[in-house]
Amino acid sequence: MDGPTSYDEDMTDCLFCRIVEGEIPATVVADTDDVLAFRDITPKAPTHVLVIPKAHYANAAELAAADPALAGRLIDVAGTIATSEGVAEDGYRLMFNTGRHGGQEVFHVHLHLLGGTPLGPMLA
Ligand code: DGP
Repeated sequence: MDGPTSYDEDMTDCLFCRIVEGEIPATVVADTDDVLAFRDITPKAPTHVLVIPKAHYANAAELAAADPALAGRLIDVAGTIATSEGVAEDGYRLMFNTGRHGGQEVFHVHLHLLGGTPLGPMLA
């Protein structure tokens, strides 16, 4: 699998690349060399944060194939945020929607962190 597509190449229409570039505002909760986390604009739970690699990968499979360590860092950052948001003790959900049938709407991989309320069984 190839590395990330450069922003300048053809990602000018990617919403989350534009958030990374600071062109679109977001409420940032974590910012590292290669990972950004910000609050979802339409939260589905009291805590709903999106954790993304700054580099553009379309989905979780592409990211994991190209840079598994970076995929791991997304999960690590999500765990740190869960603690700082106070949802770690009661538990939370991490989720990658992938492709149209998976409900993916933004094709820049993002890890949903949901918590702060009982979420129930995934497919209930
Ligand atoms: P998904 O369906 O997995 O592709 O989730 C995309 C999420 O992105 C969805 O929960 C809403 C969120 N979202 C869409 N546009 C924006 C935006 O401009 N800012 C922020 N913070 N979140 C956004």
